[in-house]
Amino acid sequence: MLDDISGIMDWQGVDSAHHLHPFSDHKSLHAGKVRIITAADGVFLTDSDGNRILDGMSGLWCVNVGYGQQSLVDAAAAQMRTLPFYNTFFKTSTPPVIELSQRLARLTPAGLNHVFFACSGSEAVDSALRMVRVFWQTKGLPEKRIILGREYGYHGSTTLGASAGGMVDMHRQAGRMPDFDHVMPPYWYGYGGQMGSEEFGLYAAKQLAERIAALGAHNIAAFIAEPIQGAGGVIIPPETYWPEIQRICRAHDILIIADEVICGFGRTGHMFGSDRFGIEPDLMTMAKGISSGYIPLSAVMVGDRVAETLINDTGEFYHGFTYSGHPVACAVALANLDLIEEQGLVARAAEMGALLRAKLDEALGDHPLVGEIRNEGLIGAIELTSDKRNRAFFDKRGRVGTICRDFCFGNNLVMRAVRDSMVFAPPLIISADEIDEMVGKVKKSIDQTYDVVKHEMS
Ligand code: PXG
Repeated sequence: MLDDISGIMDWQGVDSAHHLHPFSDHKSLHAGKVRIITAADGVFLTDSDGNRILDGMSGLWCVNVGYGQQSLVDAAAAQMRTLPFYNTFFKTSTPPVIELSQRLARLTPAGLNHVFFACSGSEAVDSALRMVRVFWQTKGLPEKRIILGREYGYHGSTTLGASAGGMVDMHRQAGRMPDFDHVMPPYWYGYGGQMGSEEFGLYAAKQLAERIAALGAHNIAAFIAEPIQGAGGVIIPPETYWPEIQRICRAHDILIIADEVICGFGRTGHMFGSDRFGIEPDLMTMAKGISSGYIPLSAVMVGDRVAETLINDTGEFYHGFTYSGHPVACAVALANLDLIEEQGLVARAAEMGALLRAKLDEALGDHPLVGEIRNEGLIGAIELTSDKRNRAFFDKRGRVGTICRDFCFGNNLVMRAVRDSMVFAPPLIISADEIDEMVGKVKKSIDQTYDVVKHEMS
């Protein structure tokens, strides 16, 4: 197991022998070598070969404050010394969870004043979905059960979350629970055809109205959606979309769950994606940036209407996790929020997002392989196209994206490929120089990809 000469473990060999990775084809994973990340600082990762890698994905869309923030480490250590754990089940609470609850109620849009804690985005989504069903049951409308989501939506990997999400591969493999349904995403680049984006935004919203009419509003509990779809390929809705979606949901008394797991805590240049799009959600799920990934934590913000019913009329809500409101996680989240505020990282995300966009436009706007560059703050995507004029996709979606993703890796840049979209979400602390470095690496990787695929392009 241990390498005799260096005394260093054969990380790759042992990983492949014992570790089952999330969302991975293990046979192909084992055919290559996993990259072992050993340390990180700022926006850079270090791997076991000593490479310095620019992390264009903030870990997994989560390390908003960047790596190596001592104040988060200190907050965890101090809380671990004082009180490493106590539960919040049996008429008990702890100072960090109380403080964080108040802080989140103040930070989130008006009307969201109660918070339920969990450890992952999936658990937050699961909790929100159970809450909305219990809400309607309590109201005497138990038939209002259906959850509407969207194609390419991602709401986690528990059975309820995967059912709410619109990832067909997940449904195919593990099934989809009853009482879930999906509508089209506001993906203008892919589905807009000859429509302008504003017109398409209304068209996509209309698909929701039509689905509601088909299923019956009296059967529908909630519509769950990310303000900007992240894992589905950074789908940024046209300006017309969210106001119309809200109008439709309100008209049919369907609750809105804004899944802010990726958009929350500054990513879009606003504190929440809901702030950016004027969404007034009934519930809001959050994770990732709440603790910048330094420790697992998630939360559901519950709006007054739902909270009042749950508190006053439901009786016991039979739901909760051992680590709901974990004191160490809450202490880290408080330090994380301090840092976001002190360093003005929300405004910085807007500013650096604009800079990154300008540099990408300059470097890649005319590139034959680039169909669209889109972003909102520090979340964005570059669509790779086989025919720039017609926004055409390559055959066998995902193949060219994977080629480009591998070139990025080779150039010491982490970017994700979603189908043939290269998505990015660097830490909010990224500097102008680091943006230059990132754009240089993206350009190089896209040029290398172009060399491989140009013979297939029209
Ligand atoms: N909602 C949204 C909007 C998410 O993006 C979850 C819920 C689930 O969170 P947890 O913490 O349970 O993973 C997510 C997670 C990717 C990728 O490759 C995205 C996520 C997770 C893993 C991979 O884009 N998002």
